[in-house]
Amino acid sequence: MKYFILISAMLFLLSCSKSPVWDNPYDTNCDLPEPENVQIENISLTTIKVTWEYGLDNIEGFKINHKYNGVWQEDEIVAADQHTFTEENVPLNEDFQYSVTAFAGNNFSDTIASDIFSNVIPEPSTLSYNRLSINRVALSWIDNSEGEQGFKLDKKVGNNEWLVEYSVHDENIQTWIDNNAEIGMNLQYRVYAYYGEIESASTKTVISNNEIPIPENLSLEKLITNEIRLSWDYNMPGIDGFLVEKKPYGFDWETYSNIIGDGTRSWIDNNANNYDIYRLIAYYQNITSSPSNEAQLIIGFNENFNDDIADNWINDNSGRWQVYNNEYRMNGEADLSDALSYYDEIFDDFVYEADLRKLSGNYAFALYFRGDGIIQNTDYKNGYIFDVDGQSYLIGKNVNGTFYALNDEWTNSYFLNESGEVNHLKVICQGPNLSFYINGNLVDTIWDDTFSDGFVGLWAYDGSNEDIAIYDNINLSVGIESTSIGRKVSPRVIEREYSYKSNTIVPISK
Ligand SMILES: [Ca+2]
Ligand SMILES: [Ca+2]
Ligand SMILES: [Ca+2]
Repeated sequence: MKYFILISAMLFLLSCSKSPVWDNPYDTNCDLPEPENVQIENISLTTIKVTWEYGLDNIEGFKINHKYNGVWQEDEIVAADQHTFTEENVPLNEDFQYSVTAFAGNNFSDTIASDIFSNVIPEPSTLSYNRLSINRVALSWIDNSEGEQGFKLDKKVGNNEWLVEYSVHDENIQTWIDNNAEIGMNLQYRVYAYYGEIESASTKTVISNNEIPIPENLSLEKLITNEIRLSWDYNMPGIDGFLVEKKPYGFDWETYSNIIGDGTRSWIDNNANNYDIYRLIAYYQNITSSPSNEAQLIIGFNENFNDDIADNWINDNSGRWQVYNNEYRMNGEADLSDALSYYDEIFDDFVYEADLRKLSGNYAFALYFRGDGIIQNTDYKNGYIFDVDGQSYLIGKNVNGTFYALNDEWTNSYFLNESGEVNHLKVICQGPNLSFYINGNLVDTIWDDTFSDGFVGLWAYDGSNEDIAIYDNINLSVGIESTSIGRKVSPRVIEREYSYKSNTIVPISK
């Protein structure tokens, strides 16, 4: 019995220590769980939706409150099975906060508030500027708002004030074309959404200069003597056309042609002269672009063989002409014949010069000019030569198989460097006046009108396989230097064979 009482007392104590369970939410002793995850969603500019989560369904409902600009308003009641609350006609540009409280009778949960939400109109984004033609600009933007009344664009021209509401558009519009884009001005646009008097923030373009684009890639191609063709690229529709400006050598720029239509991309000048410089300008009404790159007619060439290529040279195909070590060489093969290489372009008046050096052997070599350039299947090569050997030089011409000396045959000159050293030979041809220079020194000026134009080239006599002639730094220019009147000479025929100082028998024409 004693034990029974003890055990009963212990059971009673145990039952008293257990807390009571209130699972009726209407019981104010029941601790109602609080709503969770209270979120605000902007359905449209003037419609706000509040959502939350809640685990019990046997409550009476929820009390929703909202705070406009710091003041809580009257509660709204939402049924227990609703976990959303939608409010329409909410004002714009206000701060909102919502709170949710679960309730059952007089039992209330804790109140949970959302984050503060500012009901501003979202700004449109990514305003892009795309020039369609000389005076048309396409603008496009991204509409980020639901329920706006529309969009407005402002425009700024140069340093002027913004032109406010330059263009006004309906809801959801995202593109517009300005057909009056001022040419030659800095243009900037900004776009914003609006609802009534309320506007979003704006999104701007960068400042774009609406100048007339410059013609690009002007290039010049020589067609025939005094005729060139200009070509260029241009992508912008809407101009009136192009102007050609030309700067003759020694003169100022002048407008040379203004009758080139906007669809034209090439133009021919049949009155082109050496060193004329051209540039192109696009225009619309009286507004012009900046000038294009310049293109110059340069008659002539320069070859230093440093690319180990004799560009545009044609040789006698004998295998003796080779380019290496940045020089042009005639490697003799004891062929007892002329070796000839010429530049593949006809010139009339010019300055022609080159460095010549004898590497080994015993022979003469020359500048060849106003020649016919024929190399194969002929036994003569019309043209002039300026020939050096050792300490003497020879000026001659080959006319239909007959060779004539124009100076006193081999003439000594102390301007000539030793055999093996470089000698710089230069010829100036101006009409029939032919001037000859050795290492910068005028040695003769001769009047001869046999050949008025032709190829320029290099000549060497191949007498032995020791004969190696080196040519380098060959230049032909036109219109820079002039000659004096040449002396009249009496050309003397030299027979096919004549003597060098070395007494080697050299047939000038094979
Ligand atoms: Ca919209
Ligand atoms: Ca060279
Ligand atoms: Ca070259």
